[in-house]
Amino acid sequence: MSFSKLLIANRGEIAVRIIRACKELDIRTAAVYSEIDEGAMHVRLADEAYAIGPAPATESYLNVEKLVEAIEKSGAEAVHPGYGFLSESADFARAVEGAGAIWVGPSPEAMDAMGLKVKAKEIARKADVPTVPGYDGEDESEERLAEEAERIGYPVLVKASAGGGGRGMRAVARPRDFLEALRGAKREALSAFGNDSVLLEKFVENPRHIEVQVIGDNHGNVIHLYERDCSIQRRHQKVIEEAPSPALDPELREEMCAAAVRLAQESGYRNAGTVEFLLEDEEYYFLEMNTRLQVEHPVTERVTNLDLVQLQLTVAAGEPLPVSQEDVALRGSSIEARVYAEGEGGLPAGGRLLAFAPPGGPGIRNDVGVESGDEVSVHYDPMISKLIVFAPNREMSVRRLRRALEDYTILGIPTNLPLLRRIAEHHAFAAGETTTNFLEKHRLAEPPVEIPVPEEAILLTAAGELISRRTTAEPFAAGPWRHLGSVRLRYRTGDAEHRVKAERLGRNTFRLQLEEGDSVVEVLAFRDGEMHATLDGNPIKAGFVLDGLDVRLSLRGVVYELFKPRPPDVDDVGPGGADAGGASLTAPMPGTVVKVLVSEGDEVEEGQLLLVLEAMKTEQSVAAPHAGVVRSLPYAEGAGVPGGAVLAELEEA
Ligand code: MV4
Repeated sequence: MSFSKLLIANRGEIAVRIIRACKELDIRTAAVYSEIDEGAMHVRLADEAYAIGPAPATESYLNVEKLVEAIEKSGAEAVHPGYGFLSESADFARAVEGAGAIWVGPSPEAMDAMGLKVKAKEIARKADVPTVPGYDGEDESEERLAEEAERIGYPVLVKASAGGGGRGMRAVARPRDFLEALRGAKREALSAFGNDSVLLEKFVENPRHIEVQVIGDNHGNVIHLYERDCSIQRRHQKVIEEAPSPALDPELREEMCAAAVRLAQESGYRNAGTVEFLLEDEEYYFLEMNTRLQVEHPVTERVTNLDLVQLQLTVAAGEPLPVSQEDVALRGSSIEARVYAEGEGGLPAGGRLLAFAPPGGPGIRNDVGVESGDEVSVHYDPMISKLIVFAPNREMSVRRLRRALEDYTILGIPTNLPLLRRIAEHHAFAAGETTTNFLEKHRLAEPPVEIPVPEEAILLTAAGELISRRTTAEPFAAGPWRHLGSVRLRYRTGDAEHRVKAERLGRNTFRLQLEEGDSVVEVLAFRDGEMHATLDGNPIKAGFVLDGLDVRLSLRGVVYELFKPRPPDVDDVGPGGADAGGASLTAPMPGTVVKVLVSEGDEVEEGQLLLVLEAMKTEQSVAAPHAGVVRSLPYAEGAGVPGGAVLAELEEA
């Protein structure tokens, strides 16, 4: 490689993904970070890191001046912009080249040309690539546009020439609505892009969104890496993408991919890019070209067995493409699900990740930019990770996606995992009926009215709580439970109240009695916010964290919050006054021990303060739940502790 240090002008999972590619190529990495990202994963993984300003992106990740400073300070010889932020800014590309570094992307001229819809369509027509019938002439008088709309035939779509992501776009069903829609689109375009130029297109009512990945080098070679189907989206935000598209037969595939290559060649394109098409029945139309690496590139990597970031770096270094078109084989099926930190309504959510445990196993890839304990900020894109599954065929890929989504634990922040599961489980998805109106058509965008809490969730909550609020590492070897007894636990979820009577049968085994009957739960292990147990002998896994007195549990991808009445409502019949709801000697979440007030061997009284834990930016006192002798204190002052760690062991006096 002709460069040895790369600056990554981005954050989150894509910065992490690029850093990892560089490590494999012996390229040093320079990260950049805003004030709130100082401890973020991409900063932790990079060889060096440069502060570029306050949290708001406009003052940091979008600040060209600060980024150029970081390029100069680091001595980076190349810059990868990732996606989003400045990835499609020709001005930033010029600034990078002005600073003497290589821009890992297309030429600024190609970016400029493709950023203008009219120009891009012109290039497409020259390359003999079908475009949607429409009008993009210079005469934008209302009379002329109305005439052209009649000629095109209704329904028509008014699009802002400078637009993207659906802004400045209006569909018009009939002539008498035309002028109002036109004026509305122009107003929106002016405020969003500072330019009110529009064009008209025939409105393709229920298309699929198919995009072809291309990549070119500086030696005139352009190849395609087949297509992705990205039709499932909510409000212009993609949710699920896959490769190959279930809608293409081999002939149509070859035709569309060849069209994409012609378009790239016509524009003198180099590096990675994506040619977007609308597909309806067997008709396809060029929509626009994205001059960057895309979020959904991993599905292409899986079905072609190529590393797109490595290819980008190779061609950016001036080397020829190491693969020819004939070398690129399409194999298997890959599906990506984007995980967003958002509530059911789709509103971005921030906060502390109490547990983050993506699924594993064969054919699973997780592109992730966070881990347990990280703070997710509402300042940036709400996408926190991507789950990519891969299997020999689409049917197995869908099954794998379903399984993997069930095994995904995220607690502390609401996510779209329930939406992803609804999509994956739907028969129309399994049938490959993916069109841009998929979510509305199947009413999947709205959450179900209210999910009742399943009995299993209550049982696992009770068992998890009984174990993790115990006072010693070997929970039931000592303490009040050595005399068999029973405790009653009570939880609230919404308006419902759940009562559990618990009886200890063995070390980590309980008979739990609900109104509906009783079950035996054995807790096998706790790790990374996940609880492994058997329920009446059947293995089951759940995400589990104690959040103060409350419990958050995720089961098969759905998160339940169970609240405990305060003060803890526990009536114990055993001697010693067990207090299953009282102070915990395990860390409810990752944190730091800020104070230790006792020493090993000390005799302590019930309620005596033992240590202070700082977690989620608040201090939590940890007190003795009963009188006894401090047997061990595994963590000293200042030590970081993982969630669930035993902070002290207390032997009954
Ligand atoms: C269209 C269209 C139907 N007909 N153009 C949406 C964002 C912008 N990039 C182009 N978009 C569309 N253009 C014509 N002539 C439908 C869409 C569209 C869409 C396209 C791709 C993926 C999702 C979409 C969701 C709604 C509308």
